[in-house]
Amino acid sequence: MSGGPPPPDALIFDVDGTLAETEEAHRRAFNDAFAEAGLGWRWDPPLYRRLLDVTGGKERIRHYLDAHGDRPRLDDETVRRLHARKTERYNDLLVSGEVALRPGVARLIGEARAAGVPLAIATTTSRPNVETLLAATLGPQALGWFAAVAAGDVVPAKKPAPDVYLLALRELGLPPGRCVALEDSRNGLEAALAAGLPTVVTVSAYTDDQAFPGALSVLDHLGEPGLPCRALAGRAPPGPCLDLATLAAWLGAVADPAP
Ligand code: XBP
Ligand code: MG
Repeated sequence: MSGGPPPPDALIFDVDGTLAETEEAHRRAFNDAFAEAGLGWRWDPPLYRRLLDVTGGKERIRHYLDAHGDRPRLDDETVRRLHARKTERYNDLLVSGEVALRPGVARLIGEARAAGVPLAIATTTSRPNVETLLAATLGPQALGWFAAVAAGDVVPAKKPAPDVYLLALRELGLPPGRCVALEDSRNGLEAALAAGLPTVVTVSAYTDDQAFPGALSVLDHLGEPGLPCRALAGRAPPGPCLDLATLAAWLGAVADPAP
């Protein structure tokens, strides 16, 4: 990327819905854990779409129980154990190869690595889920490519609070203004923007009915040379892919808007 505007200081990736379409596997894992515990309920896709407004699996279970007064009261330890079993089932699904990276994710990660642009993760999901997804899709060494991995319960407030992005920025030792967050959900976009991060959204299967005000760009995916991305709102990449050169140009324009 010689000569043009400098690349981003770092790319900070959300996980669920951004790296991969993982929420169907999460939903199946929740339902498997509920069935094993004999709880008698299951989350179908329309209900799960609504429940995804609450980030964090344990918080989502508690929200569901509170919203359905006819459900048994489960104490925190029971919810924790139920969620731990769900995480085990989810990791089984990841290891079985059920989940692939979304278009352009491996390409953009490779571009960043080749250009020396630091990578980070900022996610609401539990840490084991991140490690297993990266290993299952990019290989056992992939976790080491990320200079910071901020995941799950390491912060007191989950998305849309900015905490997990602020933690990733602290671990990177970078200010937000020339980093880029990549997200799939309104909650994630709000968290990233609240942390001061320019943000690109790639809409996912469970967020295709959401609005993304404030995003640099809203795309159907990150694009591959043979699978061009499409801008749904905001800036459109000049080529078939969202690449480092495009992000560099957008950051330059945001930092130094034309007179
Ligand atoms: C998405 C979430 C997570 C997952 C489930 O995280 O909100 O709660 O739905 O994972 P993100 P857990 O988009 O920030 O990656 O059950 O481990 O929370
Ligand atoms: Mg997400």
